[in-house]
Amino acid sequence: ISHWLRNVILTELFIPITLLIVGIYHGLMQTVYRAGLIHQSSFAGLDYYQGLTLHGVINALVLTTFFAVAFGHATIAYFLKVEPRKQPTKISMWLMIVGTAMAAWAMFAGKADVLYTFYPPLKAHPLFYLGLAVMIVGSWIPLFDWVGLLKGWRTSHAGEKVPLAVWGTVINFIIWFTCTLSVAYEVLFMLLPWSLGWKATVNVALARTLFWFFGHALVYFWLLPAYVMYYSFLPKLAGGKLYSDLVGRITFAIFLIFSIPVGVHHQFSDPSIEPNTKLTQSLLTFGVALPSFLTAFTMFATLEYAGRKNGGKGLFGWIGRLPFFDSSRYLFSYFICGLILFIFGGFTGIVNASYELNAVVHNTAFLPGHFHMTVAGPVILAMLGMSVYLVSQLKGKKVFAPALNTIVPYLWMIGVLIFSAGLMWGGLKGEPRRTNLGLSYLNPKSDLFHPQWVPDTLLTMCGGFIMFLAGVFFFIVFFGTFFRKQTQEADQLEFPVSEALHDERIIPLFNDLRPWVVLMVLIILIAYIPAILDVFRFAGPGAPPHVPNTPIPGL
Ligand code: HAS
Ligand code: HEM
Repeated sequence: ISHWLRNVILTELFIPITLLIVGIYHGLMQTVYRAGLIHQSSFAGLDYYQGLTLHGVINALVLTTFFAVAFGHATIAYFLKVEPRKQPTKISMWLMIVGTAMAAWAMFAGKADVLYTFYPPLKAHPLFYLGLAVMIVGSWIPLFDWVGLLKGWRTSHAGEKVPLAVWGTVINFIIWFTCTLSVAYEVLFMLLPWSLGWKATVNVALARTLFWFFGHALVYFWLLPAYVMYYSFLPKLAGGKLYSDLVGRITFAIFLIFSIPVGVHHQFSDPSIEPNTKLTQSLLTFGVALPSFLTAFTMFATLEYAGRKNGGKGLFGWIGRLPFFDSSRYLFSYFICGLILFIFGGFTGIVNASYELNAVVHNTAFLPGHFHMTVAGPVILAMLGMSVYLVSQLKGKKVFAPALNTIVPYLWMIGVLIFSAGLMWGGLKGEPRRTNLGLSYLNPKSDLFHPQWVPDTLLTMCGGFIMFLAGVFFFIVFFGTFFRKQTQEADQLEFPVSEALHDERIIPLFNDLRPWVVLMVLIILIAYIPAILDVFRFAGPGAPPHVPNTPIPGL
């Protein structure tokens, strides 16, 4: 690929992975505070909530967005054999970098301790909001280029199926563009003027609803690049073929229609939305779990086919024939560990989505237990593995410490399983999330001391330490590869593309995105018009004043 495009991709990987060092450090520190080893509100000059904001924003917003754009460029360029336009691609990259720098300044300066959900009445410095908006606008630009390229490709390849990876990538960015419209509105027209002092207050319930219109689709924006890799590369890496190409297309199409109209499942406890709306979106949430069930069955079938082709016999013998520890196929290790974690991440998601059960787990430590087995599971592992892969190919360098690279995902997976088990155990005993437990509940000197939370917070900390160690090993591999001597030809891009075992004939509905986009808009309107009407009807008095040093708004 062109040298300039390779530089864009490498920059979009290098910056967020460097920031991830800060993100992961804060992850470890949170487990240490929560286990009651630190009884202070800050450590090394950084406050708990400042650290938690840096952790959520860097890991979950910045890294994921940069990666999705970088990997999107690589996927489009590779599969369509055409490249995006230079100028818009560079503008997009610079907007993302400048936006991130603005938000990072506000967070490091302690002027944006608002967590990655930035709910009012928590208030941040205007540059935090502006920075996030600029980063998001930067990430929109590639979609328009890619859609143009896809149109051109379809004309010159009439009668051919759109490559599955391109189908998934474009769908992902349509979801992203649509869902970010609401958060762009929230940030630019509500929070920014409020933070600048131009508006006295904001409609808190509306702000939260606009956030979650974006917020749950966001998690699928994180997940879909991993799914593109599972469907397109995993079968070949395993030594077999994708069980069914059509199932892959159906999977991505269902994500397109159901990813957005489910955001209210984050607001089951929100008094400003009526139960009917909540129930509708609870049911739609089961719809969005469907493509992951399809993926689970397809991946099992795919892996079984590969294992048997590799010589595996018997009911389970094929499992042992998969290339778990083959350092030349390290991507397989990153993918399989992510899939194993997602079995637990998915099931806990179903628990959360079940309207009544949600009351048991909402705002408890069960939640970070759930989402570290999703976003810090399949998502981050696919992103980390692919980042090493892209750097090694585009810079023409061999992977540094290949054996270490192959064990990183296993160590991470073990860490996450222990960490999340601790959090879920605690959560089911009522332990809250987003709380510096070391100050009160896990401080024996406090009247609020909860000794029953000691074992689970210690377990969480052990898991967190293993994850941190895996993170350190990953940085050694990534930066070691990035900065070592070049030994192969650079600017190369080759993916391990899989064939399909059942390569069904072209079905026009699964080769054209337009009907799906129309359906998406319709379902969103049906699900969200009542929710928006509710939040205006039950708006409440607006945000109370934000006083950073007290946990109770308005005091
Ligand atoms: Fe979630 C809250 C429901 C998926 C992330 N979720 C969160 C939050 C985050 C998050 C970050 O309904 C917290 C937000 C906050 O800060 O408040 N989630 C779901 C449901 C799913 C789901 C139903 N979540 C995700 C994914 C995420 C993510 C994916 C990130 C990438 N989630 C909720 C709900 C809440 C929530 C409620 C709000 C709770 C509250 O009260 O606040 C589904 O999409 C899950 C479907 C998944 C499956 C699993 C399929 C399994 C597969 C693996 C197969 C394995 C193989 C391996 C083949 C059905 C595909 C074989 C191995 C061999 C060795 C052979
Ligand atoms: C929150 C630990 C890596 C995403 C948390 C919390 C802990 C934690 C303990 C909960 C804090 C609280 O609720 O008070 C860790 C450790 C990690 C790690 C030890 C690895 C060493 C990651 C990664 C991601 C991630 C890789 C995403 C890619 C999040 C998010 C939150 C969170 C989105 C929620 C923040 C909030 O509530 O505002 N993490 N984490 N974490 N983590 Fe991690």
